[in-house]
Amino acid sequence: MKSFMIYMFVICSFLFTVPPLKAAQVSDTDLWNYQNISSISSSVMASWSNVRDVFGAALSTVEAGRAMFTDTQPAGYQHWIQWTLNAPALVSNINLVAVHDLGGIEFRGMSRFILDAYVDSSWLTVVDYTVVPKEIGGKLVYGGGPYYTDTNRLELELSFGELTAQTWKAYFVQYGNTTSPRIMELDAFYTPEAVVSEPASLVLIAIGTAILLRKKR
Ligand SMILES: [Ca+2]
Repeated sequence: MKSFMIYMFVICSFLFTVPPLKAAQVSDTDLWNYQNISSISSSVMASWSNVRDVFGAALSTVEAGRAMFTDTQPAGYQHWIQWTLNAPALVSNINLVAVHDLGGIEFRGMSRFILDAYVDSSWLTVVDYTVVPKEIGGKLVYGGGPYYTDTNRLELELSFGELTAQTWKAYFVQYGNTTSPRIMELDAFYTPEAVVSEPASLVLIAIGTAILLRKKR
């Protein structure tokens, strides 16, 4: 039991000393920036928004650089964007940054983010992320991230291994009943080190090893 406790201490130390899950600042040079996109379509956008602002452009007439969908849909509606790149690209991780109004997540917030890739003539879901709001100051909020720390910001960096695709589709599920999600940026990268040494994976491996050791005793 003593060696097991020492082992758990080492693992707990690791848990609290690893850097936060990878995150990145919004990029204008990533694989999905608008210069690399040949065609793009979406569900109805707000009249003042341009969907290309999700991919590094600044064409929206209100809040340039951010994009919003139509405000005519109820909570749970899946707004979507589909885009085709100039050429297939190898992707290992994506970075999504979104921002809701200061009043809380029900105003321009999302409850879920889904990312599909078109591979071998069918759609493959590579990300299905449910937002878990935090309660801060009496409001439900995204909670902020390492680079975008305001509590109304969502900063979501996810690695999903290596995948080559030319056409992608993202779904943004509306949280509240009155306003659509506001998207700041969706970036994609190929980062080999993220594929092989994701800190969360290492933590899971360490915990798994500990459980095995415990079972052997
Ligand atoms: Ca970008």
